Amino acid sequence: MTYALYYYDSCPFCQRVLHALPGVKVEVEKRNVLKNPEFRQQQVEATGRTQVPCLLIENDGQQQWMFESGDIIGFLKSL
Ligand SMILES: N[C@@H](CCC(=O)N[C@@H](CS)C(=O)NCC(=O)O)C(=O)O
Repeated sequence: MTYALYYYDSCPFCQRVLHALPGVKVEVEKRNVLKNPEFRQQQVEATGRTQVPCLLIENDGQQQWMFESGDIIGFLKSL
């Protein structure tokens, strides 16, 4: 299982998730969608949405995309 957070720095909801990351047990790759437009394109192609924060969960080639900072934090803390 791999985890990637799509975010940008000036988004307060992204900051909530970023601040929670040191307390979770899994590695989460940070993907800044403003610094790297390719990340934004991946997210839009897969979800049709530009909203961040967005967590990509990949398992054996299967992708799951999760929105909402509260849901993302709760999910990561449950792992
Ligand atoms: N309820 C959401 C709010 C997320 C949100 O409003 N994100 C803004 C940036 S701060 C955004 O992505 N706006 C652009 C869009 O929705 O496409 C959460 O808690 O994650």
